[in-house]
Amino acid sequence: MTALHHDALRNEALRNNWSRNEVRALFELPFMDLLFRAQTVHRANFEPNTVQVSTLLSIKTGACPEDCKYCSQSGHYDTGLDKEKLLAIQKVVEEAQNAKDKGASRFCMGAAWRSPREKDMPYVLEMVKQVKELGLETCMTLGMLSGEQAQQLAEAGLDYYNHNLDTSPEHYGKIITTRTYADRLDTLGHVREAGIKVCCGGIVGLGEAREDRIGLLMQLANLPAHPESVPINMLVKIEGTPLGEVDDLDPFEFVRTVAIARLLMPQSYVRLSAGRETMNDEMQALCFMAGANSIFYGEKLLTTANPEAADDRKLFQRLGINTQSTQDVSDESREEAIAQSLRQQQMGTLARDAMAPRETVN
Ligand code: SAM
Ligand code: DTB
Ligand code: SF4
Repeated sequence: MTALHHDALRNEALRNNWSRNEVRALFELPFMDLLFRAQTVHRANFEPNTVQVSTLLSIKTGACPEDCKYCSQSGHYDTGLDKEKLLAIQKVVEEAQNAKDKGASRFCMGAAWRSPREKDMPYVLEMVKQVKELGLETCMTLGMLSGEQAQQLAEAGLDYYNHNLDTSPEHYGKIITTRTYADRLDTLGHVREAGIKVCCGGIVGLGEAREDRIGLLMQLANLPAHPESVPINMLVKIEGTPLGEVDDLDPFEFVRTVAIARLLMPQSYVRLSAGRETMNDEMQALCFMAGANSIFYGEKLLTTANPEAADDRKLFQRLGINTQSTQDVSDESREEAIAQSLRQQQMGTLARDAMAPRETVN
């Protein structure tokens, strides 16, 4: 593909007016056609063999007042989880340093809160500052935020805030009753307004219909601005929760969801998130082919297992995948790669001109 074609695809307008029929039509494409399209759009927007890696840490675990039917940490279900109070700042910084030493570029701190209490804020703000000083990008997911809390986090230097829509508005009431879809959209608005990058995605495999996966992706892609990061989680079934024994989702339907997230939000990082522990290497490779370019890296998600870091490194090596150091560097290098191929094209024209017989040059 020439640099100009590349640029044309890359600059194809970012849309936030996707219709249900359009998104449904993408789901109905033959699998290979969908993957080819997603990979083409992916290549026009990103380094094709580069994956961003984030490491998660649960900074406050369990006893959550919310009733999310998938979650090990909800106080509404008996999941046998060991609860833990807010971790000491020093402990969080040590874990962040470990994550950095293992190659993570972003450290994501999650708390099982409905929303942070005022007395928690000084601690989380300090965590952001100290983790950032290690040279890591910072991300937090603490539940609902007020405008003021988002502003405080922004001032502390928080790079990303994760707050998922989880599922379609239509299915939402079957999964969570203690906070509304509108509450979530309000928090996302506060985060955006404060200038923090948005990490927002959802879960599939909750027993939802395809129409709900369509509805979730439409909501994400039709936000006023696309989230910079879009985690697509496959449900990790937790014993003791109402969704502990739900039927498995067809793995190809999961790959389709990733591919369509890539097509609808071409410049967002699409993260192959929870659920990798039950995916084989081939399935993960298909997700990368579909345009996933970020993962959670490290043995643990928040409370459940994730693949061993060494296994992920081996997989990346087998697939020729590089990890990205920080997103800012990559944004620059993406710009540079495009500028370079334009320069090369220009040089090619000059070289052809230079080699042409004299009379045709004049
Ligand atoms: N308590 C905060 C909140 O919900 O806003 C932050 C942490 S919460 C665990 C972050 C997200 O992780 C959820 O919104 C959900 O999308 C995902 N998640 C939680 N439990 C999961 C599970 N068992 N399987 C897959 N994804 C899960
Ligand atoms: C997201 O979308 N997935 C992560 C992160 N954001 C916070 C959490 C996954 C949690 C999986 C279940 C667990 O380990 O408790
Ligand atoms: Fe609490 Fe978040 Fe789990 Fe919901 S997903 S129960 S809000 S920790």
